Amino acid sequence: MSKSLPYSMKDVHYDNAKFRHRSLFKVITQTLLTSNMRRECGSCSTGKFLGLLMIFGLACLMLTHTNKAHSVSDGLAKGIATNEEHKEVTDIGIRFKKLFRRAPRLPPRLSPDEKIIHHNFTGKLNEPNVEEQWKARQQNVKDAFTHAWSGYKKFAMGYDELMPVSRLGVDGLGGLGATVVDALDTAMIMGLDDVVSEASSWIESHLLDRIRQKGQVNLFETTIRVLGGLLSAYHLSGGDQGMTLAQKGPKPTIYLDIAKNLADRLLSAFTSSPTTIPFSDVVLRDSSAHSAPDGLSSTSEVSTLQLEFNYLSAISGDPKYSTEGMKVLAHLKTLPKTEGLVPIYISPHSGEFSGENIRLGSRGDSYYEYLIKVWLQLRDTQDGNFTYLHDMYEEAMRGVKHMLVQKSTPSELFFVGELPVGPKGYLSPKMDHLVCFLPGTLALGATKGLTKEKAMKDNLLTFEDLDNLKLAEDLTKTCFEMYSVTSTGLAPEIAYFHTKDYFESGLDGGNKSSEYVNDIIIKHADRHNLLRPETVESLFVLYRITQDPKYREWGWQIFESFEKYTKVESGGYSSLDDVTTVPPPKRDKMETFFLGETLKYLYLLFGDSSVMPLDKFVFNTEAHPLPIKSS
Ligand code: DMJ
Repeated sequence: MSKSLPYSMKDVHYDNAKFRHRSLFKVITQTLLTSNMRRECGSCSTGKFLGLLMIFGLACLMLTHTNKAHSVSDGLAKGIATNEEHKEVTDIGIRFKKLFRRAPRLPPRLSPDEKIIHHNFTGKLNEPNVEEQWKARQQNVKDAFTHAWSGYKKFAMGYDELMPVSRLGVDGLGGLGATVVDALDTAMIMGLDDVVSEASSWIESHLLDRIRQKGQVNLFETTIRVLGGLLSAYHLSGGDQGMTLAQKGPKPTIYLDIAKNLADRLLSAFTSSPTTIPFSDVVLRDSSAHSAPDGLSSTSEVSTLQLEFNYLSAISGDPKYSTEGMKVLAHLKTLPKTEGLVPIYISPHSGEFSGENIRLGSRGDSYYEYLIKVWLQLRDTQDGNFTYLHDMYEEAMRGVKHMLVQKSTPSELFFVGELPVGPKGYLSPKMDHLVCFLPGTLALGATKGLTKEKAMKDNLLTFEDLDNLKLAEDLTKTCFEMYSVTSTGLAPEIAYFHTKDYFESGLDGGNKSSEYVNDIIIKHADRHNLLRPETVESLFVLYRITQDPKYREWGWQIFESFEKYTKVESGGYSSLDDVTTVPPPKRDKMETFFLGETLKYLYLLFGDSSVMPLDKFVFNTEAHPLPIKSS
C-alpha cells in the first residue's frame, strides 16, 4: 500500500507568503528583477551593470530621504535627548541594518471566518438564552449520572462494576469498588452532594481494608482509576489548597492516606522488576508483583502512571513515587523508535520493545497522551528538565502524520491506521474507538490548554501547532462520523476505512442517510459499544480550545443516543453488543469509565468553560483532573 498520502502541511494549505512582510525596497527590487528589463538587460554584462546601478541608486534615495517629524517624535516618545545630526546618521545606520535584516516571520492569525464563528453557527447563538439551553442540557447529563449511580448503588454497591440488566455487581478490576472511586470526582464537579456523601463514606469505611486484603490487580488500571480518583478527590475536597467542591464527605487527608497506602503496594511492580520497566500485575495483599503470562507489559500501560505518581509525590512530600515513574519515561527516551512511534509491547525483563506492531489504539494510545500531559504537568516546576518529553511528543506526532494518517474513499475522512507488522509493512485502515483520544491530545498539545484565540493573540502558536490543531479538527469529525454512520448513532469499538486498497461490501453502519456510509466499514466482531469516552473527551477539549459550538451539538447528539439505547429503566446504563441494529442488544455491563469519564466530559462540554480550565488542570487518562503546579 502506498504511504505517499500522509497528512502533512500539504493538506493544510497554509500560504506562508501571506504572513511575510515585504519591505518597499524588496518590492522594488523584486519587480525590477522580474520585469522585462531583467530579461532584456540581463543577457549582456553592460545591461547587468546598469541594472545594478539603478537598484543601488534607488536604495540610496530611500536611505537618505529621512522623515524628520517621525524621527523626532520617536526620540521624544522614548525620552531620548537627541542631536539632529547624530540622529540622522543613526537613522541611516538603522536603515542599512534593516536592509540586510530578514523580514520577520509574522505569527499566524485567525481568519475572519474563524473570528465570527460564535455568531453565525445556525444563528442560534445570537439568541439570548443559548447558554440557558446548554445549562438545561447539562442538567440532563447530571440526571443521567444520578440514574447511573442509583443503579450501581441499588444493585452493586462496593463491586467494581454494575451489570444493569442482571441487576448484579461484578468485580472485573480486582475488587476495590472501582466504580465508587472513579465516579466520586464527577459527583463533586456536578455538585451532587448526596452521591459524594455515599461514595466518600464507602471509601472511608471500606477501601483501605480492600487494599490490604485483595489479590491481583493490574498496575495501570488501578493507578488510573483508583489512585487517580483518590488524588482528584483529595484536591477537589480542599487538599493541597484545592477547591472545596465537596460540601460533604471526609477530610481530604483520608483520600491522601489511602492513596499512599495503595501506591506503596503498587510500587512493588517497579522494585521487583530487573529493569526500570514495571511488571503489569501487583498482588496487593503482600505487595508483590509479576509479569503477565507472556512476560510482557503494554507500552501504554508502563507510560501511563506518571501524572498520578508525580502528583502523589508533590502532595505527600515523598519523591519515591515520581522517581520510579519518571525513570520509565527517561528509559523510553533512549529506545529506538520509528519516527517517534513505538511498538505496543515492552519487556520488563530486557527493557526493550517487543514485536513490531505500531498503533494508537489499545496498548499504544496513552503513551502518546502522557508524553505531552506529563510535560504540561512538570514544565513549570523546578524539578528538572523535561523538554525531552515535548520533543518525543512532537516527533511522534510527525510520525503519526507521515506514517499513519490517510483519507478514506469516497468522502475523504481522515483516519489513523495501524502498522501491524511494523514500519516496513502495510498500513491497516483499522481505527479503534480508543484512538479518538488523539484529537483532544493534539489540540491540547498545540495551545497548551489556552483557547486558540488567546494563543494566537499572544503569538504562541507555531505552524506545527496549527498543523496539529487542524489534524485534531479533522480527526474529531471522523470520530463523530463513526457515531452518526450507525443505526443507533453510537460508535462501534473498531471501524475500518474504505481505501483504494481495501473495501468489504455489506458491512456498513446501517445509517443509509449518512454521507460516510460507504467510507466506514464495521465488521461483525467489532460492533459493540462499551460506553467509551474518547470521542466526547475530544469534543470537550476541541470545544474549549476552538470555541466552535458544533462540538457541543455533536456531543448532544451522542448523549441523546446513549439515553435512547443504553439506559436501563431499573438503574444504570448498559454497553451494547451491536450498534448497527435497532434496538441494539444489551451487553449487561456498565463500565466504571462511563461515570468517571463519559458523563464528566459531556457535563463539562455543556457547561461554563471556566470550570476546570485546561491550562490549570491536566486530566489523567481516566478523566481525573489534577492541578498543574508551578514552582
Ligand atoms: C479508560 O480506562 C481510559 O480512558 C484508558 O486510557 C483507555 N480505556 C478506557 C476508556 O475507554
